[in-house]
Amino acid sequence: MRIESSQMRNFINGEFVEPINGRYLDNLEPATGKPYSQAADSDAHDVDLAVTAAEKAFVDWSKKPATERSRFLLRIADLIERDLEKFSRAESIDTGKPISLARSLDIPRAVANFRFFATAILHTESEAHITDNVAFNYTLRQPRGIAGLISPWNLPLYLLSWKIAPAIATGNTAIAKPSELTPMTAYMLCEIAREAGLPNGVLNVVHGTGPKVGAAITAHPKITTISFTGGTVTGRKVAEACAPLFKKVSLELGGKNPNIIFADADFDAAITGSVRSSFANQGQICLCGSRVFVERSAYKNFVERFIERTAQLCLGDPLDEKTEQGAIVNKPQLDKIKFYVDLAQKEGGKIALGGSAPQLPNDRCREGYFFQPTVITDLPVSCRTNREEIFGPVVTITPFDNEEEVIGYANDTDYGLASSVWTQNLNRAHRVAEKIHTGTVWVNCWLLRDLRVPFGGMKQSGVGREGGEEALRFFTEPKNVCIAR
Ligand code: TXE
Repeated sequence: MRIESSQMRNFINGEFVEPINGRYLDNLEPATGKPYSQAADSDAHDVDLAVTAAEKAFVDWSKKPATERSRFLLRIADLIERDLEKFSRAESIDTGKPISLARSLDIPRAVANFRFFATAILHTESEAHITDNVAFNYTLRQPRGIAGLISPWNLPLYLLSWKIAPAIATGNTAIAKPSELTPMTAYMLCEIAREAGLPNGVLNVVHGTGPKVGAAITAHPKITTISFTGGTVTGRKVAEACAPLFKKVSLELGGKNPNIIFADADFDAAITGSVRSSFANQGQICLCGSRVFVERSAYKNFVERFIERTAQLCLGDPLDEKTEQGAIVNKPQLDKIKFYVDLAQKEGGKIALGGSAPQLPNDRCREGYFFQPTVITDLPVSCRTNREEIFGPVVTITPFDNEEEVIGYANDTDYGLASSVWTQNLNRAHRVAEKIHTGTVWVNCWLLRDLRVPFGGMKQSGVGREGGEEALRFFTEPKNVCIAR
């Protein structure tokens, strides 16, 4: 399939079908600011079609042995891996991320997600409880029915596969809605699902906007489980829509993650890790460490070396192999970044590096959405720039004097998704990890993922945990069977 100028139709009941209203949305390429393809601009009627297909498919799919479901997911993983280059190029064009990042992170992780859940369902444990000599209890974990899976634009295939794989592995059928900003790899995944022979209606993808298609999914009474990843504002709307219908909901939302460097850290590792956690995917990862705190005795040295290393990042055309900083996903996001850089200066911050939207020399990207990796110092800890999610290549660096002070800084936010701590003092690592209010604490690392561990945020970073056993349990209904002796 040629991705340029393609018209992405919905994938319902194993077929690519036009949206009922016949309407399409332009799909822009962030690096050029110009449309390069179109996606269906669907609405609730298309969601109804998908529900009919998913409901019909559930009857057989939920009865299939886990070993059979596992084989379909393994086949999907193999086919994505076979087409790694095609998927990487598409993901780079669609999101603006460097093709090297799509090839090393996004697509391999999508393959890993399908493989992980394909095998995890073969080894699930169940519980039995003997009630004295009165009764024998065992727990059945059964698929819940149709799962509604709504994903964002920053890691499109990675985050969508992280929902589709456990949902269908556990015997549910799925209706997925990728972000209207980056629909391409979800569309390509449907071609893979069909080639893998996934039975019709097990996976359905309905393209379109949040207010029309996303809201129709969260409002549909037959879609009983919702897994959402996106912004906190939208997450609140999803929760409000699901509450009256008593749906089971998992929300993976925004973050404003602290990255703490103690003076005893391995400095080379801390600098390398902090540049990566600050600017990977142009800072458009909910796990990015956008608030850097450095112990005062090491602060000056860290700032100098961090700026020196950041200034070397190659900003350019996402399709250029040398590029390390690609484009911002769209103009509204670029304007949001500019707004916060201006706000930071009004709040007393100093732009130590970057701070503006460069115009790229090459003609192809002249109208694209780019922003320099930006470092801001001298801000008050609890100013808006340090509390609100910017979701771009912008970090603040602040000194601290002791453990208690920096833990207070780290927790002074409405978010609680992830954090990093750089120290070679193991006791301190355990102490600090225990006191930081985030769902994940990385020590001397960042974005090191073991799919078996729970993943998710506290406070306004979300509700529920995905990953590993948690994900399999999220998509199943536990039933207690109690047999009197
Ligand atoms: O997210 P949205 P966006 C943050 C980041 C970003 C902000 C907005 O700060 O600036 O969220 O980004 C669908 N009912 N994150 O606009 O709006 C929408 O179509 C149901 C953090 O991408 O949350 C898309 O498919 N669905 C996040 C998905 O929700 C609705 C990653 C996400 O869109 C809907 C991305 C509705 N009413 C952004 N409205 C993370 N945690 O990684 C929209 N959608």
